[in-house]
Amino acid sequence: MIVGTAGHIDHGKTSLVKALTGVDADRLPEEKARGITLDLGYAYSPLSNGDVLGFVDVPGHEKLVHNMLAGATGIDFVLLVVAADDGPMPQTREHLQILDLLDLHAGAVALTKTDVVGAERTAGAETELAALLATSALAGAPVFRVSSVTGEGVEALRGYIEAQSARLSARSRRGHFRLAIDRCFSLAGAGTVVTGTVFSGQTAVGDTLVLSPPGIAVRVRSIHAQNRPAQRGIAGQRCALNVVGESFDKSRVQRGQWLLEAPVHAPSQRLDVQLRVLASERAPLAHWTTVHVHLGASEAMGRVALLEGQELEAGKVALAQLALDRAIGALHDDRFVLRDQSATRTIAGGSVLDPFPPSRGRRTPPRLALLRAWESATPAAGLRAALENSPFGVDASRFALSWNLTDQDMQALVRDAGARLVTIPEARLALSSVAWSTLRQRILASLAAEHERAPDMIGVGREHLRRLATPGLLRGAFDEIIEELREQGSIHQSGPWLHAPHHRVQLTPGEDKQWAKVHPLLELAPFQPPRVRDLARTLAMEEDAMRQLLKHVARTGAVFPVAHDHYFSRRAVIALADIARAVEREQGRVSAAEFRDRIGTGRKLAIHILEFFDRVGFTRRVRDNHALRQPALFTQDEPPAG
Ligand SMILES: Nc1nc2c(ncn2[C@@H]2O[C@H](COP(=O)(O)OP(=O)(O)OP(=O)(O)O)[C@@H](O)[C@H]2O)c(=O)[nH]1
Ligand SMILES: [Mg+2]
Repeated sequence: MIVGTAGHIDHGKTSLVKALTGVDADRLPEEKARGITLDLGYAYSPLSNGDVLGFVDVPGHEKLVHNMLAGATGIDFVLLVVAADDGPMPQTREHLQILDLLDLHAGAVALTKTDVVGAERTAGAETELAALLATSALAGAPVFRVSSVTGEGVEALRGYIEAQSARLSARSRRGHFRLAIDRCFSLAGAGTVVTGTVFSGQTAVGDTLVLSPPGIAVRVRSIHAQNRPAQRGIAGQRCALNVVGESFDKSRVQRGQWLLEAPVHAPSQRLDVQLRVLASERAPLAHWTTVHVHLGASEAMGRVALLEGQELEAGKVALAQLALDRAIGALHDDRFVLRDQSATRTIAGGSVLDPFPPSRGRRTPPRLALLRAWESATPAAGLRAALENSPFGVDASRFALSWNLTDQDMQALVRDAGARLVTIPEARLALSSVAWSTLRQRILASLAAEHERAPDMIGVGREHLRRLATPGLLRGAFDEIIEELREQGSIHQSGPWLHAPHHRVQLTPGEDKQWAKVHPLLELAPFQPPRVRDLARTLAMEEDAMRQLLKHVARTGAVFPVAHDHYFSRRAVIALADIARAVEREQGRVSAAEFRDRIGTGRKLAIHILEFFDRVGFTRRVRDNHALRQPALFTQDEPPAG
């Protein structure tokens, strides 16, 4: 367990930690000279059961609240220190407010310096204190009268803390390793040592971690956990990690950064949050107020964008977005505290709901509903809410990152939610079964509507259908649904066209007769068939009539317009596609020169054919070559159309 002190300057925090542990946490020469704490101090105290209590001693000075915040963020148990001669003072109140905003409610109160005041004053201070505590984060916490000078009451307090340490359940080790860095120093013979509190997960000697930001890889050479050499550091411990890395040195480390497992390295500049303004604020918090943001051990400047309304009254809670002036590491459920622009006052705080908000639509009703659902959700409930809210699927990789879930946890969550996980190049998408069948229906309905609108067209191009039916769906997921519909026979494909199984384009009897004459001419030299003008001349037809005829035949899928006024038979196109497939298989790509050699035509025509293949999505241009994009197009076993 980690105990953190809190309280007004000079009330005896450091003295009490020393009385409890024997360690003077004021380690800086300036602290010793001035008799005040300037930065965080640390002390450890072994327990009889083998565990070690960690103490983080914070400064009480009003100008050093930022340091107090960096220390308070990682603690489990608060030791609020109030001097009996003074009673509660401004930073007693401010620290209590901060503890409340950080959701820290376990603790004890020490009324110090009882040796220098009479019983009456002590009782008076106690009464004042009781009134303050009643509505604070430490409501119900016991108060111990102590003196760090005489030692009076210290043993009772120590006994209570030890008992609580045994009672408080250990923090879950779920998720990836995250350590909030609060200190870094060089150790002769060892190198760089980084210390902080482990927020989640665990690490072991030999692991590779990331300093985040800026994203520098380091290796863990050795570990001290709760001040003792260890093989592992786990959630809830204070750890000192001796780390090395190729592009790493001590100058890169600052308080506020994180040491993380690589999957959770994703600094963000905008955070969607649940925000509560302190009841003690005199005025409402206005939209776009400039604030200091404290999260983990970090501090950044930022602005508060209110997502609901133009201002937030004192004591009220609402959804907001923090727009930071630099990216920091933050994940769902991280607590934060806001102080005013000049850093003289704590004004608000809350918890992160989504560290990766969408760039558009941040105030839409569905978005706000989702954020509200995430305010008190378990990962399972959070995913369910996201699935219900996302007709085009949830980015599963991002959800796992945001909620600090391992790959395994995420897959189990998707499974338990009865959703489908679609892995495509752009992302991993989780789609609820409702979303999946809705998307299928929308695709089929759009296709039917298109057939109705244009009965003389053989079908709809794939990308066109995606835009018509499911414009927000990633292409890879759309392809997967189309594949399923094709396998089930609900959709057929002819060349690049998708169509309903029974949809046919009919030629008129007159066209049929003319086509019967044209077709053999196209097959004479299938890779270089005659153009519209030559066909017209050969059959003594008007050029325009021939053009019209072939346009109609193309809609049945029996010919394809490879170039302007140049139609190839379906058989020829399939044979050409086979050649392209063979070339790619052998050479990994299709070059115009190789393709021309194989089909035995001129270079210009070969290029026309490859450009046609690009256009319909069979291939894709990759610099000077072509690569297969939908290799299943133009295959023999396609259902013939027309
Ligand atoms: N008589 C008496 N003096 C105390 C007691 N506790 C602390 N003091 C004295 O009060 C002064 C301040 O004590 P610290 O422990 O440094 O106070 P602090 O709360 O750590 O102060 P900051 O860290 O600067 O906020 C020192 O001179 C201590 O010797 C106590 O129980 N009795
Ligand atoms: Mg001190």
